[in-house]
Amino acid sequence: MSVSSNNQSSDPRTPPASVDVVVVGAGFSGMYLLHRLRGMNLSAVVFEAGTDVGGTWYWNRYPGARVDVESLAYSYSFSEELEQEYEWEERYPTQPEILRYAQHVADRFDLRRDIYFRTRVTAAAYDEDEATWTVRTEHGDAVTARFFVMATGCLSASKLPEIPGLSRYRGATYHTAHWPHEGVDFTGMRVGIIGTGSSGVQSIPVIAEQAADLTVFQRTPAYSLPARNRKLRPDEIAEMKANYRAFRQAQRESGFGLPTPIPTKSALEVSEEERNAVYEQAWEAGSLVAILTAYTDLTTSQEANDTAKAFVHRKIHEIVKDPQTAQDLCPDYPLGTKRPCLDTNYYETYNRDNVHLVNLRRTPIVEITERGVRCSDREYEFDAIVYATGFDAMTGALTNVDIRGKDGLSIKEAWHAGPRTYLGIASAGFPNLFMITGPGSPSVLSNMIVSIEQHVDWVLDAIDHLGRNGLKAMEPTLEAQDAWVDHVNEIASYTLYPKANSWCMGANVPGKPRVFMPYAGGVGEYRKKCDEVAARGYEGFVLS
Ligand code: N01
Repeated sequence: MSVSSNNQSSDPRTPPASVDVVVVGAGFSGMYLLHRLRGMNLSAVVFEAGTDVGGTWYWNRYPGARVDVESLAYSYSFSEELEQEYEWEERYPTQPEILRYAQHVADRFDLRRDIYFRTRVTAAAYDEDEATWTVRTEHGDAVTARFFVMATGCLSASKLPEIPGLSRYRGATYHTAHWPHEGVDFTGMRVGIIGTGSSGVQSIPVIAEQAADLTVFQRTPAYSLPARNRKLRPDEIAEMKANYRAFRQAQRESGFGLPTPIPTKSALEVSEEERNAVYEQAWEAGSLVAILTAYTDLTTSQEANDTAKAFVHRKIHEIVKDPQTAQDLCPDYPLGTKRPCLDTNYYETYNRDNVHLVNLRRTPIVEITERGVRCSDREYEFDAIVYATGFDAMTGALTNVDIRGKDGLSIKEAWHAGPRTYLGIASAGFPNLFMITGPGSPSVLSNMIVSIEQHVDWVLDAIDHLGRNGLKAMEPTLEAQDAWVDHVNEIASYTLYPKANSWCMGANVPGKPRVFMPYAGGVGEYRKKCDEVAARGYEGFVLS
């Protein structure tokens, strides 16, 4: 498989043998952590597998890659100078624009000198007597630290599908999360793409414009809403910059880390005409959350959700000319229970003569052959296959490292029936290990940067608390953790989220326990709970 140009030699520097904090990952979490740690006069190293900062935005370079949260909201709030001086160009910036922002932050705060690039962490073990972690890298280095922070992101362990014959294929293959840095020219090629999540939905229209022929293999249709992307106007940038503090506060108190009007009505208490007018407005708004937050009960009532689902189905049928293709593109699960997508010309792309949709519910893939993809009814031949097949989400990046806590307990074993955390930040048996946006926190149900900043601030306050009180370690009690896991599950059970076979449920990884992993109670509520825990002397943790 062609992957990003990342297979260069290791970082020539040797990391220090001992620091206060080891951080894994130099995405938005790791960068902010490093900046704050320096401000606290704590020594730190960051290990990063890529050749530069940026995390998600370093790896996911597939054509059409963009964020689906608006740039002025999807940005750090910790530095007012940064907020004021940075100039975003587009409403929904492209991957290169976001990567440039990450690189600007790294330059501005001189972060790279403590980041060891091209360095994958392979193992970490806790020494109970010393209350230290020893973190090992693929290059054989070992660093000892009091604190160990996994800032590895929720969607970083990419996943190829479990389809027989994957290695037999003779053409070029690509995974959207490991796109070659130099780009790919599909001109004149017959291309097959497997997967129609956000990565597929964004890349399909762009690849379709280049390839001679594009065949899309769809197992589950996505709900996709038009992004209505555009250049930002100077007046809206100026307005945001003038009001940033109030906006940031509203983000922190909101449900998804995005201030949205709070709905007051049920979708079922208004007329069909009124409802459709509201949905139409939301469709035109170019927003991921506008439809879902239009009424109080769209995420909790099947009947209410059915009204929004019917609206989107109608839109798909209006846009896509071939009725069978339109029908195949209509999702049958509730809107919002798998992460919806924001697109540019996604449904319109199926009106092109060179684009074909294969509904895998009717004709499943049987195997990958030397020439292409064999479905139950026929073989398709390709010059290139693109896997837009997603990630071992939320837990993969954590369990891929051999993390051993007290008594040699491995995190993989501790989480064999699903992730178990307290607040999505820490896990019993693993003192002084912190996760940024871990399972059990709002994470992927939120504007990630808002949740990242909240976790980093909370974790560093906790570390500061230990230092000021002459304490060495903190670890959640099993009782507090069990109660939190129950609470996360209970909140999910009030919603429609568990109804879809989503990566949030672990459903895309065969054998992965079926548990709804993020905290669905909202960013604002969650923050209050975390703050209460801290205010009560880190209630639910044993400090020693
Ligand atoms: O991955 P996905 P993604 N045979 O897991 C299919 C964020 N993100 O990279 O649904 C056939 O969503 C799979 O089918 P199914 C965002 O949070 C954000 O697209 O499992 N098909 C699905 O269609 C997003 O949700 C942005 O039935 C197989 C697809 O592959 C998350 O990342 C952009 C298969 C995988 O979709 C993940 O998105 C990109 C098989 N064996 C990503 N295995 C933005 O900000 C899997 N599939 C816009």
